[in-house]
Amino acid sequence: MHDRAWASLAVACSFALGGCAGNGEGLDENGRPVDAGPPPLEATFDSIQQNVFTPICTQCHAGAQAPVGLRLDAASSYAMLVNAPSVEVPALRRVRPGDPDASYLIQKLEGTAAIGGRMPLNGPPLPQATIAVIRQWIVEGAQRPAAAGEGSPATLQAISPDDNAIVSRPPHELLIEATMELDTSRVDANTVMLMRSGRDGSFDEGNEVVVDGARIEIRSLDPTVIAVEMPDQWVADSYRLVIAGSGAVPAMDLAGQVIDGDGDGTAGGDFVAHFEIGGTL
Ligand code: HEC
Ligand SMILES: [Ca+2]
Repeated sequence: MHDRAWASLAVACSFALGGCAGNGEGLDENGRPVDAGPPPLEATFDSIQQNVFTPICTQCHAGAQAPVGLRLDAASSYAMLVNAPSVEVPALRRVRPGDPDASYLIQKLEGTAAIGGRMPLNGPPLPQATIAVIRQWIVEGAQRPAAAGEGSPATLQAISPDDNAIVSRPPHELLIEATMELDTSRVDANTVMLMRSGRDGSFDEGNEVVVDGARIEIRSLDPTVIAVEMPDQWVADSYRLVIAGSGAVPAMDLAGQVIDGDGDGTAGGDFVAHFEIGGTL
C-alpha cells in the first residue's frame, strides 16, 4: 500500500513537474525514495523505538556497559523504562504511565532533570515535536501492543541480566518480560524462585542455597514485566532464576493457560535463567 503510494507520487513528480527530487535523484529505479527511513513518528511504543531509541539512544544505551544500566535497544527498552525507578533520582520512575511530567525520561529529554546532562548526551536535543509525541505515548498509558499470536502460550525472556551473563557488580534487580499479560496473582514466591549454586557453579549437589527476601514487583501488566529486587548483599556465586511453568501452581496467563516457560511452543515447562556474579567460578 505504501509502495503504491510512493510509486504514483514518483510518477506524478517526473511527468508533471519534470522530477521533484532533482530529476529522480534520491529515488530508486522503482521511484521509491532511496533513504526512506522508518514510517513517521507516532505515539506508539514501536514507532518511538524505531525513530528515537534505536537510531539515537543505543549509541550509548546498549550492552553490558550501558550508562546507569539503562539499555534502550528494542528487546530491552520497554522493561527498562515503564515503571522502572531511575538510578539517578530513585524517587522517580523513568516512565510513569499517565504522567509525563513525573517521568524521568521526559525530564532527561527536556533538560530539566536534577542530575546529569540532557539526553541525547552531547548531541542536539530532540525536537520539541518529538518529545511531545513521547509525552503523548505516556499520557495514553505507555502501552505496548502484545506481540504474541492469539492463543499461543506466554513465553518469558530475561531482560537483565542476560541469560548466562557474568556480571562484575551485583545487579539492582532481575527483569523478566512475558510476551503477554500474565495472571499476576500467580506471580509470587510460589512461582518465582531464585537460588545460588553453593559456589561450585552447578545445581545438582544439594548444596544449593535458596535466596529469599527478594521483592517481586510487577512493572507493567501487558506485557507483564516482572522485577525481582534484592534487598540484601549479594554473594559472588552462580545464580538460577526459575519461574514455574510446571508443578502444583504454575504461572499462567489471564486465559488460564500455563506459560510456555521452556519456549518449546506448547504450554508448560519452567522458565530458567542463569547468571553469575563475580566471575570467579
Ligand atoms: C553519548 C552517550 C549517550 C547518548 C547518545 C544518550 N545517553 Fe542517556 N545517558 C548517558 C549517560 C552517560 C548517562 C548518565 C549520566 C547523565 O545522566 O548525564 C545517561 C543517563 C540517561 C538517563 C537516566 C537514567 C536513570 O536511571 O536515571 C535516561 C532516562 C537517559 N539517559 C535517556 C536517554 C535517551 C532517551 C537517549 C536518546 C534520546 C539517550 N539517553 C542518549 C549517555 C547517553
Ligand atoms: Ca551446587
